[in-house]
Amino acid sequence: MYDLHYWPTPNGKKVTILLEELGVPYRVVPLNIQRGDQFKPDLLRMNPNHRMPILVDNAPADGGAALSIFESGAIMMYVAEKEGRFFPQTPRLKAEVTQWVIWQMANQGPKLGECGHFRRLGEAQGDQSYAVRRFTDEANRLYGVLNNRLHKHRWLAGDEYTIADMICYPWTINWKFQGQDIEEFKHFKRWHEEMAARPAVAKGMAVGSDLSVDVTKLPPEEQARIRKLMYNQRAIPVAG
Ligand SMILES: N[C@@H](CCC(=O)N[C@@H](CS)C(=O)NCC(=O)O)C(=O)O
Repeated sequence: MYDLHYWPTPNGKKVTILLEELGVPYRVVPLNIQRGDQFKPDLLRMNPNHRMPILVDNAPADGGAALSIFESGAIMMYVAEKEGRFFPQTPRLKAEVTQWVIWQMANQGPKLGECGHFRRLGEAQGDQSYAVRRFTDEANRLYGVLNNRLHKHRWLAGDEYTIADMICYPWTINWKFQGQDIEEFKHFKRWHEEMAARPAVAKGMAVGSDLSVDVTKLPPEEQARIRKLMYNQRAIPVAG
């Protein structure tokens, strides 16, 4: 049984898609990032980067103590390799999948994250036009990378549906808010539709929808508290 410390955001949904595709039992443990759960000592011990998702495997293959793992890409590779599906282990195919998983973690996730951040921030926080242009252009470049890859290949790693597809999908459902026009990327659009039609993808994307809160509907003081918690983080000194 896996425990998934989770909040319904794109990085969390990558993992729920995989767990749903595998059909393995798992327990969702809500980790409310707007309340600051990520800074609780128990969770910091599991993820020193104070972020979610975190996965705990209560029955690791070596029969030892429960194993906890952070970073969604590492989680996906660990689970898929352990379960023996969606992450082929022959060297060529493994390299194909790994490069797209790392591409997502190093490029698509961070840049689309900043794109959403600056587009959401609004003029009340000062002139954001440079940052909005910079990250909207980056988003456009990254959708182009996916589109070009999917021009020649049905799936990101080639002929086979893998964790590379699952990890990239959740960040793309907000293409409109990211300032993009899906019609510009017809191969990406074909893939996106195919992904959306998979029952396990729909199920994984819906996990925790009862947890999410529309921050814009909260009282202004509550919105300011969440903004400070999420947007003004600095180093946490260790004791001693
Ligand atoms: N590279 C990390 C990113 C994780 C991440 O940024 N998670 C966000 C939610 S999508 C989070 O926990 N944010 C809490 C915070 O910003 O304090 C991963 O893929 O696991």
